[in-house]
Formats: sequence, structure tokens, C-alpha cells
Amino acid sequence: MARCILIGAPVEEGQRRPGCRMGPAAYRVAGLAEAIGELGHEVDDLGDLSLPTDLPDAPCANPAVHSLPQILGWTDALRDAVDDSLSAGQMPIILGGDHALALGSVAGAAAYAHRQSRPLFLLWLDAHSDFHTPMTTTSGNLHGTPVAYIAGRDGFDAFPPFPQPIPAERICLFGIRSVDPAEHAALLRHDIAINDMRVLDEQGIVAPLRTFLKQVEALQGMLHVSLDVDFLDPAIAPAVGTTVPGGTTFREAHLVMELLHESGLVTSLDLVELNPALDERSRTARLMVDLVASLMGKKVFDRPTRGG
Ligand code: 5AB
Ligand code: MN
Ligand code: MN
Ligand code: MN
Repeated sequence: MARCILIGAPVEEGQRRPGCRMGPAAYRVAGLAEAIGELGHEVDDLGDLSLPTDLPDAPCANPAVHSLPQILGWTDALRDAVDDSLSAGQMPIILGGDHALALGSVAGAAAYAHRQSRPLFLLWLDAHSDFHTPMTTTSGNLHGTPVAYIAGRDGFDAFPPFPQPIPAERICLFGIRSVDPAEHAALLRHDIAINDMRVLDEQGIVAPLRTFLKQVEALQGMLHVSLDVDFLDPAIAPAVGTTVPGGTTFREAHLVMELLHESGLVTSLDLVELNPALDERSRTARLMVDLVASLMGKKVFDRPTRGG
């Protein structure tokens, strides 16, 4: 059984639409702690992190970029919180907040993994590749940049150097169906596994996910999973600012979570981009809670283990 720690990250400066700051509260109201606890795990709630008050002065050469000082502040806070909980033997579950929080959460996991001399792997469940740098983004929204930071791309001069960037072969993008031209050009230069929706339509979700999980297992790696609400089809998960049609179905998403549970490999988790102001009677929040329950071991039908 795991010792989970919920970390509220009311980050919304990584994009422009207000509402993501209510994400942590929506997960609590939807019963996240209870759902995990019912499966027999220990759950603590750290409450919400707050933005440090003395924000750095951070000019950026790309005038489109906004809220850089705030995102730098969040990055620091998230990195420390995730590193501290992993160091305490806990499994951090970050309640976002927009995806810019992953600049810090994955940095914390990477710092910890480095001290343990264990390789860190990243599974990015998202409609988007989030592979912009602050220099290439045209929207100026930093929630579109974490994978580039994590992979060690240039252009993050305002940020602390990423502790031990994750080699491209240990990053898996899954569910992708919206990639900007600058991201596309950069992805062609990196050996990142890109399981876009075309691949998943053709091969299903099981084979590509198992291939990746085998690599994690072979190196006894740590695995950070970053789940963006827009990974899901907007028909089942409307509460997100950046919907893209053609996302994963209810059962595909649950199957991903069930396979992750069976692997026993997940060491940290982000839940990002939920905007409760766009939700319909909490259905997206509740779906996300159900998905976490599947990840933590809830089964459709619990068969006694065979054999013996
Ligand atoms: B998300 C876009 N590529 O850079 C941009 O939701 C969208 O965290 C980024 O995946 C979406 O603004 C970021 C058009
Ligand atoms: Mn994202
Ligand atoms: Mn996205
Ligand atoms: Mn989004």
C-alpha cells in the first residue's frame, strides 16, 4: 500500500483563463482523498502551496511570454514540495492548477531520483506536446513548455537549470493530437516516443504503453505521470480551457490507469488543467477522481489471483 500525499497547486498563471486555481478544491470536494483511502492506502493532505511573496524580476526576450515571475515562484515551491515528499517515502499527487506546475513537480522528482541514482521516466498524458520553450511559444502561455524544460532544451535561461534533464528515450507522450509548428520541428530532433492519437487508434493503448512500462521496469526506474484533463475526449471531460476533439474515451483512459497500477511503477502524479468554472456539475472532477482510483488499484471486477 502506498503513502500518498495530496499537494494543492492553485497555479493558473501558465495560461490566461481564470479558474484553474479552484482545481485543488474541486478535487477535494469530489472526494479524492476518500477514494484513495477506501482502497487501503494512507492519504495525507498537505493543503495548498502558496506563491512565494518575493518574486524574482524576470525579463524575457520573447514579449509574448506573460507571468514569468509567478511561474518561477511556483516552480520553486513545487520542486521543493515534491522532492520533500518523495524523500519522506510518500507518493506525491499534485492537484493542479495548470500544466506549468509540472515545471516544478518533475524537477522535484528529478532531483530526488538523481540523489537515489535511479533513472526517472516521464509519461505525459495530454492532447498537446507541451514542447515549446519560452522563446518559441506564440501564445506566451507557459503551460505549453514543461516537456521542453524537463528534456533539457535551451531557452529556459530565467529558470534554475533542470536537475538532471530526462533523456528523450525516457519520455513518452501519449494521446497527442495538437502540436504547434515550432514544437513539431523540435520534436523531430529529439528521440521522444510520440504516441499520438493516430498511433493509439491503430495499435490501441495497451501495446504502446506496455512497451514504455517495460523500459521503466528494466532499469528499475521511477515513473512520473502527468495527466492533463485534455488527454480525455471533451465529450466526457469538458472542464478544461484547451479542449481538442478526438481524445481518449472513458474506457481507454481507465485502462491506461489500470495498467499503470498493475505495473507498480508510478512514483509521482500530476493532475492538471482542471478548470472547475467550465465543469458541468463536477463531472470532470469526478471522472479525474475515478481515474486516480483506477491508478491506485480500483478494479472493474476483482478476480482472486489464480495459480498455486
Ligand atoms: B497544455 C498551445 N500549444 O502553446 C500553446 O494544456 C497549447 O498544458 C498549449 O497541454 C496547451 O499555447 C498546454 C497552442
Ligand atoms: Mn498539458
Ligand atoms: Mn493539454
Ligand atoms: Mn490546457
